[in-house]
Amino acid sequence: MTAFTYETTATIDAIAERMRSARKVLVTSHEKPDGDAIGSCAAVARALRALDIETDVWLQGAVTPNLAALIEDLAPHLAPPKLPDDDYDLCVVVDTGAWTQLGPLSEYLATRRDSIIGIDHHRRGDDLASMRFVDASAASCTQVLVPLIDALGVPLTEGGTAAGWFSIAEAIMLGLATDTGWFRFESFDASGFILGARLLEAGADKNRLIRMVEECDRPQRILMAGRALASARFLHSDRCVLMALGQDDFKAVGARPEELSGIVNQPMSVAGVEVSVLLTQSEPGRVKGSFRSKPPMDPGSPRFIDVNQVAACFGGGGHIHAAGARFESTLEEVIAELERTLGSALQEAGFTG
Ligand SMILES: [Mn+2]
Repeated sequence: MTAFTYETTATIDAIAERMRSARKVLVTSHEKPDGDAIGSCAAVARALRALDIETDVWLQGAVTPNLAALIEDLAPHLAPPKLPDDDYDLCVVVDTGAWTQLGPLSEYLATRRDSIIGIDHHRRGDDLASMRFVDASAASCTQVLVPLIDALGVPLTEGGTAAGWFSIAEAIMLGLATDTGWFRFESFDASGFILGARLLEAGADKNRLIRMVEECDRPQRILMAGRALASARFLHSDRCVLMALGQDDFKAVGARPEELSGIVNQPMSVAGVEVSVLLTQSEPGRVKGSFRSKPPMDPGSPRFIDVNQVAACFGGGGHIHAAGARFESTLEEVIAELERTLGSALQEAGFTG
């Protein structure tokens, strides 16, 4: 038996053709959808609806209110409490290909492999779709969707509300922006800049997007950021930062776990820091870890930490410079274990002394 490899199995044209012939389509993404998941769902749904193909968006897990507001007009279904009925003849799964990320919908999707299209930019995933297009070099899943939407013949200016807001171009930009730290990460290369220019020319309102996505936190978020930063421990010659938020912090501030995204990036502003980790424990016995690392100073140098590999040590994963994992132990145990794992990862990458 050969090991499964998570890679493309169908061309963009074949996927576009399959989509065109669909009667009623379900579009979904990973649990607790982020900007790329929401942007990808919105882009696919708007493109298919533009072709008069009945399309529903299904989201699962907590959706932050700012992202939910962007796609209010698409009237997404939430699973749970609802679960889809049987009348979808095509399911499109975007920005993930992993069963573990598909939450309550995994049971529904598990019996429908032949009618699932997967579109993704992650390195790892499962064999859940019969037609799959994976481009791990793409900065966002929305970037992977652009040639598909072009193949469908739908203009990027399509969609949006009566106010002319949140078109396909803006949905694509949402994913591209949020998955690249607003056009900063290594993954945002020349093709990203070219796409960004195309999106602006298609009328994407970047300033409005920033205000809607980045500037609408609740005060609780910045209070949690303060606690996270106060907890920061600099390890391994200050190359590694470990931050932890416990149940006490959640209780004291009244913050929700889903409003902490991005806090893990803040220690990256410190010179010499190669990897940053934020551990959060919002319920007993369950710790969530977010990992970030910097690309090497010199292109091609092996001196960087692959946090996808670090997270994989604990059954998690993601990207080279951004990943996550879950731990079923106490915060203290996770901290001790990570300290060792990160120490050996730094050593293996050639950071010594
Ligand atoms: Mn993504």
